Amino acid sequence: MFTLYTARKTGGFAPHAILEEAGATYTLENVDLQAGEHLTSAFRALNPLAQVPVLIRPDGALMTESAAMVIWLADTFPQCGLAPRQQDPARADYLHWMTFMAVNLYGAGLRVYHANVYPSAVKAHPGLRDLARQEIDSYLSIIERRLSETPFLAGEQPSAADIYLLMLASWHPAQAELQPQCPRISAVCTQIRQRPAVKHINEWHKLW
Ligand SMILES: N[C@@H](CCC(=O)N[C@@H](CS)C(=O)NCC(=O)O)C(=O)O
Repeated sequence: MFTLYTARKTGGFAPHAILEEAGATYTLENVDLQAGEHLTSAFRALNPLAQVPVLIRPDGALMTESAAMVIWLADTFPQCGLAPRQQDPARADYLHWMTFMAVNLYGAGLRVYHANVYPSAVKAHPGLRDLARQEIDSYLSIIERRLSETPFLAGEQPSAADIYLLMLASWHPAQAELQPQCPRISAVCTQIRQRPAVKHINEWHKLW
């Protein structure tokens, strides 16, 4: 049994989706970020960074970092067909785009939505949020260019990287602008939203 500490609309969406795609047995622990449950010493014992998601594996071992969870879960449950295998040339692209999104897109999203975590930086640089929004747009345009070469991030087949992209694109501060600016990303997101497992977990997250 897996336990995923998460909160609605957060980075817990993608590992939750892979657990569901895999048909794994799991429970969710809803961490109330508004009430500051992630700041308690009990939660910090799970993740010293006081962030969700946190995944407890069936052997009791603990993982943080959503991208690592997604990669590990998709490899652990190969039957869900969401991770190119090591021998597949698409594997390198898959890892490239997972890391690109985790480092760049997720990071900039945090600077837009969780800027409260850096109060002194926001005070010193009031334009920090706007800069982060520009960063998001430039990262999305790089992903959009990639999707002019192949239908999905890792190549011909959908992968866990497209689920990760759906999560991050759904956080875009101006959803109405996303479709005209990034039609290929929007098309991938539309397809991924229709996957039964993704639809199912979104009843909880209400990401869209
Ligand atoms: N690099 C981490 C980032 C996790 C993260 O920043 N989570 C946010 C929610 S999306 C959070 O828990 N923020 C707590 C806060 O705002 O104080 C990951 O990918 O798991």
